[in-house]
Amino acid sequence: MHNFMARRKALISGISGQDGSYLLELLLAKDYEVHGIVRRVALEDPEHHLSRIVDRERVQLHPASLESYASLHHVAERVQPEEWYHLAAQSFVSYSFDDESSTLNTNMNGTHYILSALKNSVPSCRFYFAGSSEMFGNADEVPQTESTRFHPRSTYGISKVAGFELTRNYREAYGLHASSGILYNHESPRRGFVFVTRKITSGVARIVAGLQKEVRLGNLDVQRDWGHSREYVEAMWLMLQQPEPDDYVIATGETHSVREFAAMAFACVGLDYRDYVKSDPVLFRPTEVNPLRGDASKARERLGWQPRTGFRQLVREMVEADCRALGVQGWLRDLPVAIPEVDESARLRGAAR
Ligand code: G4F
Repeated sequence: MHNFMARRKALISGISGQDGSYLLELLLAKDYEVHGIVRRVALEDPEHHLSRIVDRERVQLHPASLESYASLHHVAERVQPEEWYHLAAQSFVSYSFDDESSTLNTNMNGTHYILSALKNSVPSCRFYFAGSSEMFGNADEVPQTESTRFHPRSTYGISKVAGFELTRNYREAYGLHASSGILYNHESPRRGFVFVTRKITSGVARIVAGLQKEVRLGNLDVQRDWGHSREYVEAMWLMLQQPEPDDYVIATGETHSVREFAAMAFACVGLDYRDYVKSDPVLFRPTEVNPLRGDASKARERLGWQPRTGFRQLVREMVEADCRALGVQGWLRDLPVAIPEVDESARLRGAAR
């Protein structure tokens, strides 16, 4: 007996990143035929660029660039996807202060080119845009919802507002099933090393392995709403299964400071963060955002989505993975029962502030 049920076809731009790799696993588990867009250089050096993709033989990769409409249009024509998850971006906020032009070009034009290619060749394809809590920036309310006014504080945030508005406009003007997730920070052992959480957890592992003496960070008092990437990609999928496209805040509703993250990460190996963490003003951003805390009620009510991993488990999972990678898991303690008390005004011992 032949199975004539065609597999659903999804395409992920940004498949080699943290979220792309978890989304790939989710879609494969749901028996999708998955395609991914990567830069040509990634295909030439897969060990380096595609290390997060565990099931490389189960995904079809296509070279294309967010800077080239022609390359994206070509992939859309060829693959004819039913769902397109657009996760690719220059996603490091700090870097957007150093190179505004490339952040704007990649993030705004890339999103525009994909929407335009879909409108021209696969208008029935459902589209997901990776919006960000950075769009709220200097938000005038806490927690933020889908109707909170945007006030981005970086070129990255501005580029995401533009992508969000483009997505909404293609939905309203051309009837595309185009949705945006407004995702708050989401982390995992696959997080890139430049982001503060992974910088801390990899630093903890390297310190216990004797490879590093301290972790030099910027502003320790900024607060973020941190969830787990593996759960946030489930929300992306759910958005595209809805009869109508829409925008959703995806968050835990809980904020913690960078200082608390560091305190918790060092506690996982029985150390006091104040002995190892240095706050260096050189690493402060020219503009910071107000405390970001999302209200994901709409996602809970309409998508049935809610986060499962708490802050302590998230930190512990990341520290554990980094310690295992360096063979120093003997240092790991049981999950600390509480986040270590941090005195926000405490001067760090020996730290240059
Ligand atoms: O880990 P971060 O670099 O993430 P950020 O800027 O919040 O952005 C991440 O989350 C967004 C969702 O809200 C995404 F849209 C975006 O693509 C990215 O995934 O920094 C978090 C906070 C910042 O306030 C930063 O100033 O940590 C502070 N921080 C303090 N010291 C540091 C450091 N950040 C980094 N990267 N490195 C530091 O040494």
